[in-house]
Amino acid sequence: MNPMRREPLKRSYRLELWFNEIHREHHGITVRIEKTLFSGESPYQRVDVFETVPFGRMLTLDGVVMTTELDEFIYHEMLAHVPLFTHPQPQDILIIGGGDGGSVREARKHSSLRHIRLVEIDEMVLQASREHLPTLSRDLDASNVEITIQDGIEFVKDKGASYDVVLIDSSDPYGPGVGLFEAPFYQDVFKLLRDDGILVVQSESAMAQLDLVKSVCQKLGAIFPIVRVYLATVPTYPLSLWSFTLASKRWDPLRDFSTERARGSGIQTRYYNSEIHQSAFVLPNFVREGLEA
Ligand code: SPD
Repeated sequence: MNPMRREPLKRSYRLELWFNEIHREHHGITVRIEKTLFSGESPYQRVDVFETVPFGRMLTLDGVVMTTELDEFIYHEMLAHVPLFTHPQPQDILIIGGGDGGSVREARKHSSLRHIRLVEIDEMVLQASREHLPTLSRDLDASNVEITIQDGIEFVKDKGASYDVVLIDSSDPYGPGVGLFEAPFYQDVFKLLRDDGILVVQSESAMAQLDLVKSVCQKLGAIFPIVRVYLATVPTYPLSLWSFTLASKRWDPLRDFSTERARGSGIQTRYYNSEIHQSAFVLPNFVREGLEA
């Protein structure tokens, strides 16, 4: 045998699909995709549902993580239960966005609610979630839930005061979500809230976009007498430290919060509890200073 002749190299190839969301050009989140369960192009955005090992099923819109089975409960419980346990007797709630159903599922745990209206701009998000995210979407077709397919910005225009709580469960302030972070929209929401109504908006990453959190607070502060930011860690969102901004006509989420009511409600949650409710409003110095600056 010619000693100069090399044996052909035996290699085994494994083709892998990886999802990579880049945040602000320099950092991001990466996860290996086991399977693509849904892919579609709606009039508004690209909608995907992926199966992953570490995050479970994951919904992305235009390549941005919206929700994952791993940590969705943190986000949806904090969005829904903080206002619903601040208002003493919420009966009618409006959820704008939230087509995956996670916020509806949490709201339905409150027996005082007689009507839940979900306004989602993109029917494809509902379809993908109904088919592939049953743990989130399971209550979308409940009898006290009414779904309207419409742009939330249009829906809130020229309506009488008819809601106790409004949740803005939106995507980021790009594309179809941009107007949901603007003052004219907040003005319209103020008008459709009753005299003691409460609004909560998901207000993005306190670590990556503190300027944006501040601008949301300022816009709401010019309209509502009570505005407070609270935080939760959502590992699959940019830099994890997620903010919510609560704007209220009368009830203060700390002063008017009843620990006894929350503890005695019998509502089952994995993240939210009465201590978390109160501590979530305690802001780290850099957030406090960034919002005051
Ligand atoms: N960067 C992604 C932020 C998404 C926040 N809203 C998600 C909606 C889930 N119901």
